[in-house]
Amino acid sequence: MATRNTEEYPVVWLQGATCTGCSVSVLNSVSPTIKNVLVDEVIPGKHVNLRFQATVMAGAGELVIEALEETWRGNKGGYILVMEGAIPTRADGAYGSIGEDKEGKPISIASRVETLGRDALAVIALGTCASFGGIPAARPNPSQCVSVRQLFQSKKVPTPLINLPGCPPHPDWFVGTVASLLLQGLPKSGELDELNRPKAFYGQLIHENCPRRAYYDEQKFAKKLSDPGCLYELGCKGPVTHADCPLRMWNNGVNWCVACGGLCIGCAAPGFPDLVSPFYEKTADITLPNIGQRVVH
Ligand code: FSX
Ligand code: SF4
Ligand code: SF4
Repeated sequence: MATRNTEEYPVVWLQGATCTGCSVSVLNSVSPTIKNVLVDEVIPGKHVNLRFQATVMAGAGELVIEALEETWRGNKGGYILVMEGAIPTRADGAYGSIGEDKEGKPISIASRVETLGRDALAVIALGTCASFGGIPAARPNPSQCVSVRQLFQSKKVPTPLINLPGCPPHPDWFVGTVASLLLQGLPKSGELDELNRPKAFYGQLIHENCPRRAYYDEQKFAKKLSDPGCLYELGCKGPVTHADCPLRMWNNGVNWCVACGGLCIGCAAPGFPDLVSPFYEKTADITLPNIGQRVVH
């Protein structure tokens, strides 16, 4: 339990264009449990103080917007911003807002992410939508959704950014990243790849660690999903998707997409879903990159 000597790390968690699957996934964290993360000291002496999270907070309306703004005003340079979902930019951000200003005018998601992002210690883009645009930014992208990185580049926001793609992301990727921020501070040079992803979780391709890899090497391809064999001919995107799902597995280590007889649809890949569609067709123009070698970024 947090005590008076505990160091508090305020966290503001915003949601943009999202299905809220990222929140649900992180709530399923098992070790530590989400209760441990939010109520206890996740790292001895350090406590995550979640000040704003629309899915789980009890409050609503003006009160919670005040809490959000107080956190920002009172902790400049000291809070962590978690962004879930993409950011609609069309029509001055009219397609999504979080609270209102004093005159009752909606404050756009884009403007919130820019303001809160600029003054944060670090920003975690949680999920493929926040990291790369994801489903809300898929063609024809009617609300002109962008990723956090795209927004930061266009608005020249220099705050350190960590991308945790996955639709949804694995709870360990989030909890591990937060724990590392609390323990060691901002990521050191070389810990993130060129897409701002922690190499600890995204340093290898699904295909490099896949238990069906021997079938691939022997060119034994499944003809339908329930067959043994490599699922490449059926559309598996493991050869172009970086994540540690085969090693970590999902649902507290119970199973994962390929092992349960499905295939990897590339949910953590940049360009998901457009560039990895159709999910269940062999992607003809995949050039298999450096299979079997560690990816050097
Ligand atoms: Fe959903 Fe998150 Fe996908 Fe996106 O996940 S699980 S659409 S990554 O923003 O809530
Ligand atoms: Fe595994 Fe998919 Fe690679 Fe086949 S193509 S080895 S199923 S990751
Ligand atoms: Fe996403 Fe592929 Fe991992 Fe499944 S195996 S969770 S589709 S990255």
